[in-house]
Amino acid sequence: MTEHSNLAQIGVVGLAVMGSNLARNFARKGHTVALYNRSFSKTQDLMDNHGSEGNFIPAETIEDFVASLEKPRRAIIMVQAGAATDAVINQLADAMEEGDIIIDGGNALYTDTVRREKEIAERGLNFVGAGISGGEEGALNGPSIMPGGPAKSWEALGPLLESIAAEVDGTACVTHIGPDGAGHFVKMVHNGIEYADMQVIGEAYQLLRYGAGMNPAEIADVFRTWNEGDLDSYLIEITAEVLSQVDAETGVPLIDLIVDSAGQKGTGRWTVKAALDLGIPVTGIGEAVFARALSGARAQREAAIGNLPSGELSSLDALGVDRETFVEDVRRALYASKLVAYAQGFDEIKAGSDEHGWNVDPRDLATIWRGGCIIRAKFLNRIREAYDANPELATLLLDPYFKSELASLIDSWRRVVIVATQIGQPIPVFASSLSYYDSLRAKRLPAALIQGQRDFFGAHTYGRVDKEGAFHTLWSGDRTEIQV
Ligand code: NBP
Repeated sequence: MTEHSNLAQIGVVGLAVMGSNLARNFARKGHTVALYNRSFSKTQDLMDNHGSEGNFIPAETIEDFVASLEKPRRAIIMVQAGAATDAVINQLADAMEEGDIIIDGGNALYTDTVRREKEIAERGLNFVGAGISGGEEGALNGPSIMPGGPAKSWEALGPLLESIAAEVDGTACVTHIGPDGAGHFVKMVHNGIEYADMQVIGEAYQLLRYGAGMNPAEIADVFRTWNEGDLDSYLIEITAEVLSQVDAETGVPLIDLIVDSAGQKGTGRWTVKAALDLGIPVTGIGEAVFARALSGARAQREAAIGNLPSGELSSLDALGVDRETFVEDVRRALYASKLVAYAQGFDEIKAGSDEHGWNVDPRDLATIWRGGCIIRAKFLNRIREAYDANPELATLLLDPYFKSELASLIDSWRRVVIVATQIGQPIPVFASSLSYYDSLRAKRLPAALIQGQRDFFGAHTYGRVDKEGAFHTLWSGDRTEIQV
């Protein structure tokens, strides 16, 4: 092993786009950064192109890399999630010593993180699964970071991460989320919320484009205006940019040339799977994941386009809906549906935290998501205030501020769902979020009937509103009721 007099405070393993940008961010903040990548060419590229941005110690072997780190050694892994991450963790663990810290900054599944932390702890090392949001731009200029792992690792890691994280109102967008998989769980739900947020923006676009008949440039202007109000956020801002883009080759708005099948890497799906296991209805995120899947079902769509009866469709004109009023109604429907998706995401985080004993504080998330990450938005200040006022809120929707917002959104929201249905435009998240909302506030749900059916065919029993206990009706007998 090579001995270095000038040791690095932090090391980065995996120098593809995320890792190299993160390494540059650390170096620009004055830290000496050790570098290692499986194929040395990426390390060399980083040194050639950005070596002058700070102090780097490039290594060709993992052993040299580890030797170049000051103790306790801190190494962030930014490689492909899954088997590659396990391989690198093992290589590092073999070369490291007790008390050193391995940080996985990739998009790991939180259950993998829980497993890895246990395995690494058994070897006397510390393992921190840290969700990092903000894409490549965030990694370079300030991401939002969600580290889990042991609290004692945070002491050694916190100041370093704070130095590279995004900052909002003087507060770094990073904090210790909780033990073992808490950081990656929270990052997963963050991504799920991102899916829903993108989908509600997409639904608004769909209605303005194919309902109100506006062109992409006009809609871009609408989004720019919206970005000055309650919806002020990174995703609304970039939506206006995307819609303004004109293809240089054809002169056509780029949006019309992009294939309308959305990709996904899995974090949205993981969020829904985890929610199903926890029994938490994340309908907004679920519909957003399904909407992407449906968009990708090319063969089915091609078979169905123009081939399924639409029924009698109307138009805004025929319905007497004024375009300006409709645009404002759509803004409000978007806002209300987004609020539901966030409320559901926070419910899932609470349920995950309770299940695993993580003690995640929702106020921390609302704080660190205000900058650096893809869902950064002014709106998160309101969420922070809601949980500040009442950390035990049954649902975000019941916070007095959001309740008063919903009072001014609800009529528009209902109108949009009705009009969209009449004009035949799909709005899976707008509509399902409204049903979720109406379900929450309904005095009686048809679950009573479902319990009756379950008791009928499977003797599953039911509770009664007027008595304690479990009951069964002798459906195939004399239909008297027995208490069980
Ligand atoms: P990729 O996910 O494309 O991974 C490429 C890196 O993994 C390269 O450095 C590659 O080394 C290394 N690698 C692989 Br592949 N297999 C390896 C193995 N068996 N042993 C050692 N190294 C191996 O990189 P990325 O897009 O920079 O993302 C890094 C992580 O950050 C991922 O977990 C990703 O999910 C997460 N993330 C990405 C974004 C984003 O916007 N891209 C945002 C947030 C989080 P090589 O050069 O030798 O092939």
